[in-house]
Formats: sequence, structure tokens, C-alpha cells
Amino acid sequence: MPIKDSELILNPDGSVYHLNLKSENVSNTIIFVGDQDRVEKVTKHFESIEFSIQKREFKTQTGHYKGKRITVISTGIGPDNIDIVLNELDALFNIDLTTKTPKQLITSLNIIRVGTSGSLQKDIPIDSFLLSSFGLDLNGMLHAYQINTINNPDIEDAFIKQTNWSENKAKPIVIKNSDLLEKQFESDKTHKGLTATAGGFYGPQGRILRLPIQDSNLNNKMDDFNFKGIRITNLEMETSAIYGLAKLMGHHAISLNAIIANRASGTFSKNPTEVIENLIKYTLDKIAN
Ligand code: R1P
Repeated sequence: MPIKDSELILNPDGSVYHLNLKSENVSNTIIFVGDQDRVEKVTKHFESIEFSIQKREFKTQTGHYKGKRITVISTGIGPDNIDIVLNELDALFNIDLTTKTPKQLITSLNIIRVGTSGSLQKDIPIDSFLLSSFGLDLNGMLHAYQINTINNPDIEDAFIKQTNWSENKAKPIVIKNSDLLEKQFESDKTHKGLTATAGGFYGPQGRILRLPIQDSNLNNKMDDFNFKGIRITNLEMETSAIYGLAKLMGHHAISLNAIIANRASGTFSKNPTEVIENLIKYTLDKIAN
């Protein structure tokens, strides 16, 4: 049975609805950045750029770095956007868009997020790099899918207990990164740990401006969480969604974050542009090697 036109929407030129891409525009090595202006901060290092397009916050460029074909896409902010980006990218490779039927043989993508994030731990300082061993999903988007083959109930249960997690909020889900990509991207420069992915920037990450929040002590309880040596290192808004959907679809994913704030000490980087630039160069060289 073909997928209905209302469920997999294509533009008149045959490209996928939000990303405006066709399969020939995209490499199977894809860098995700949040900010659309960060795309060119990556591709300025390329020898050549063969394709560029932008629709809404989704800007894409494909080109070559040290002979390796790479696509860079901005996802915008948040897990809801990751749902769009992962599903449309996967459709480009794994659904026959002419017949709108899933292909038998799955093409596996390598997805590398180059993001920014706030550290929760004093010993993971501003301007360092963080490789997410796990994503801790606090936003609930993944509950729309059948996640029981990819989650980690032991860590989830310990987290729910430690934080006295409210039943009114989505049940936390823990998803491991790709072992393959972890080996490729880790080094003595990368801190590692569990990255919590929130569905908002302020209340959902424990920031209090004018509105009281459901649990003003949540970040402190997260700081102290330790499951067999696994600590919650940082908070951002995409990693768990990328890890979850990539794993369900059969892709490899790794999330690398430039730490630009330290929530434990209340400080912010004096030069966030430089640490992001350093992480971009680090990532490109790890892809090319
Ligand atoms: C919030 O300011 C945004 O910055 C972080 C968060 O995850 C969120 O998307 O990452 P990016 O800089 O990659 O967008």
C-alpha cells in the first residue's frame, strides 16, 4: 500500500515538503546544526559547494571537505523540528518517492550534531567539547513512536526516582548513541556523559524568569544523578530526539556540543563563536580522517 499524499507530502518538483530536498542533493554523511547561520560556518571550510537551499529554518548545503562529500543542515531549535528533519531525510533514502512505498534495503545515514549546550557540572567547563554517550529525553516527542526496543529502563527508573519526576510530565527515555560514531569522534578533548534534552529553553530547563516552575530543584537533582558512573552532563534541546529517531530508523548518530554556559557556576562563555568554530574544525577533521 502506498503512503497517502497527505502523509508524505512532496512539493511540485518532487522534493520533500519542509526540507525542499531530493535524494541527489544529500550525502549519507550529514552534519546537523541548530542555527541556520552556522551552516556556512561549516561549509566555509569546504573545497566546493554543489548545492544550497533554504526553506524556513531548514538550510542545507552539500559539498566536499578533503574529498569527502558532506551535507550540512540546520534543524532550528527543538525536538519537534528533529521529527521533521529525520523523517524527511529518511524518506529521501528509504522510501521510493515515485511509488511512495518503503524500500526493502535500508540506507543507513551517519548523522553528526554540532550544537551548543550548557554544562550542569562544575568540572565540565565553558569552552569544552561534550560528546553525548546517551540522550535523556525529557520532552516526550519520542513517545509518539514504539520506543521499547531502544530505551534503557534501568537508567530511566533511577532518574525518575532520583528526581521524583512528576507523572504529569512525559516519562523520561534514555537512548544510547552510535558505538561506531562514538569511537570515530571521541578523543582526549571530549567530555562524555548523559545529555538531557528539554522541550523548551526556560521552564523546561529549570530557568526561572517571572513564572514559577513545577520543580525549581530539578537541576540540582539532575546534577547529583549518578547511575553506575553515568552523570547528566548538559542540557540542550535536540540530542535525545536525534538518537531516538536515528536508532529506530537504522541510522548512526552522534551529538557533539560546544559548552558555552556553565549552569552550575552561572557563567557564560566570553567567546562562544570561537569554541563553536573549534568544534566545527574538530568535527570536520574527524569525518575526513
Ligand atoms: C537554544 O538556544 C538552542 O541552542 C542549543 C539548544 O539545543 C537549542 O537548539 O543548540 P544549537 O545551538 O545547536 O541550536
